[in-house]
Amino acid sequence: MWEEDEIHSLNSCTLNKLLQNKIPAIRIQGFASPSEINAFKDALLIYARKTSSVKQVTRLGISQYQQGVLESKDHYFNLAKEVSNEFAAVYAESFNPLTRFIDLLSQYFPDVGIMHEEGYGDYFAGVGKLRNGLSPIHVDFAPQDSQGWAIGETIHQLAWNFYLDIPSHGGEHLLWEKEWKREDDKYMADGNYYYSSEVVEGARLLTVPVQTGEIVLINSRNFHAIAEANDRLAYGSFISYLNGNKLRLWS
Ligand SMILES: O=C(O)CCC(=O)C(=O)O
Ligand SMILES: [Fe+2]
Repeated sequence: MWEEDEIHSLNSCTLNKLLQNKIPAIRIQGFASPSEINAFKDALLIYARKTSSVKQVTRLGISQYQQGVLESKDHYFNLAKEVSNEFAAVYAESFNPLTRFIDLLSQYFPDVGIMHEEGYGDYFAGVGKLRNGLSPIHVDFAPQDSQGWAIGETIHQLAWNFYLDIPSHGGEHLLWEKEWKREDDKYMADGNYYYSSEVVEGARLLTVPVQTGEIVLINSRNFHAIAEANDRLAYGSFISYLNGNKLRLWS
C-alpha cells in the first residue's frame, strides 16, 4: 500500500496519493493564526450542541453514524439543518474553518463541496471532538454501514482533523497500514463500531504526533486509533471521493 512513510504537505499529487492509499497522511501547517484558533475553540466549546457516541468523546455537533445510522435518516437531516445554523453562529464569532478548508482543497482538486442527499438536503459537516481517554481501533468508511445513503457510494474516504488543543503528552494518532475489508468485521466488538487489536496483528503501525494548529488528513478506511490523552480537542469531517471526480464533505 504505502510507497513511503513520510508525511507530506498538501498538493494535487499528495492528495491523489492519499486517496489511492499510497501515502499514510498529509499534514497542513499554518492553517490558522493562534488568535483565530483560540477564538474558534472558545466559541465552539460554548455554543455547539453536545452529543455523544462513546463516553470518552464529547461530540460538538452531530455525526451521521450516531444520529443517522443508529437512529434514522430523517432524524439526522432534521438535526443537520438546526446544527448547521448553530455552527454558523460559532463561525461568525471566530472564523470559518470549514469554508477555509474547502477553499484550500479547491486549489488542488477541481470539484469540492458539501455532501448532499437527494430529497433531504445537505449533510452536516465539521464536528468538534473533545476526548478524554483513548479512542479504540476503528475505521471510517461509509460503504461499511451506510447503504441507502448517498455516502454509501463512497469510493475513497478521507478524514481531516484540525487540532485545536493537543496536550503535551499523548494524543498521538495511531495509523495502521491496513485497509478495512468486510471479513475484518469478525473482530468487531459486539454491538459497537470498534475492533479488538487482533484485527491489526502483523500490520505496520505508524505513530503520528499531532500539534495544536495543524491539520492532518488520513485515508480513514485504514484502521486507526488515538493514544490516551486528556482534553484533546479536534475539529473536522470526512471527505468522500465519489463518481464524477468529486470530493464531498460530511460528518
Ligand atoms: O483526532 C484524530 O487524530 C483522528 C480522529 C478520528 O478517528 C477521525 O477523524 O476519523
Ligand atoms: Fe476515525
